[in-house]
Amino acid sequence: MSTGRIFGAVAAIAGEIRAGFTDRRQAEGANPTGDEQLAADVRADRLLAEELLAIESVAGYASEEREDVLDGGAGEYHVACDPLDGSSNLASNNPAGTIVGVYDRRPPAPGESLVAAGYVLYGPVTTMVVAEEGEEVTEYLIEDGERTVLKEDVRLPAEPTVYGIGGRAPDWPDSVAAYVERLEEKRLKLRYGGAMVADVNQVLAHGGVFGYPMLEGRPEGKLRAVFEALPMAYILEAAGGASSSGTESLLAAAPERLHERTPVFLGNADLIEALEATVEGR
Ligand code: P6P
Repeated sequence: MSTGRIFGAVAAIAGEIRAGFTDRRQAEGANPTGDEQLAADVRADRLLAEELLAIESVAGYASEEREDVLDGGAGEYHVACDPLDGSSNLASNNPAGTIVGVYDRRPPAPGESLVAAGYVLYGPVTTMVVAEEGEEVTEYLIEDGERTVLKEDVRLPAEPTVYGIGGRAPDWPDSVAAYVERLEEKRLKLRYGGAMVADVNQVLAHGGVFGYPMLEGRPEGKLRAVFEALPMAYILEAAGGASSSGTESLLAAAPERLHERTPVFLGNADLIEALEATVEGR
């Protein structure tokens, strides 16, 4: 059974998730990692859980919005979602997304156990980018629950032009501050919008680097390994790019806790190599 059925199901409900934004931008509480949880987060999570657990090959559904994994059938795929990444952007009518990781074992699971990953971007139009084991990366337009191929064999442009590094500059360690200076010297343009999916999609389209780094007093950074960092690293590496926790590929990571956080850097391989050299003081 291929993982295509999983991404077809996500495409089928993407419009319904997006339709729920209009009157669900109010806070409803907090998620397991303490982030503010909007009504739109809760609805997206519920729609994804229902749709994905109905697939025979899906053994379980894990989500940034839920404490524990929801068990499904006796399938081979374990799905982990950030149902509405960047939901805090809804208040200012800025883009958000859905991240989907497909692991071959129950999460928390190592990056090497990913067999597919994809994201939906709720931008001016709704698009989906999918990387499946052994396949090229494909970008789709989503309309009325159907996918239309926009671009096959999506690959990072060779010449990087944009960068976005999250967190507050005064909280960056000196190595990250020095790295940002080098990016500016390379005349990369700052593109940071506060939603990982949208910011990484800019890197995939224009070449460059996205990061949410280790911070003073918060060495693990902000982004969740299982739901955000590892699936997005899988996609960027499949598109000819690279990823790093600051010291090694994020696909070499082996999270021990479901909601564990990790520093994240994703983008052109030469920029990721420069990041690791700067962090290691080389
Ligand atoms: P900050 C959204 O809340 C998110 O999890 C990612 O999508 C995004 O990259 C990051 O946090 C933004 O964090 O601190 O810039 O608001």
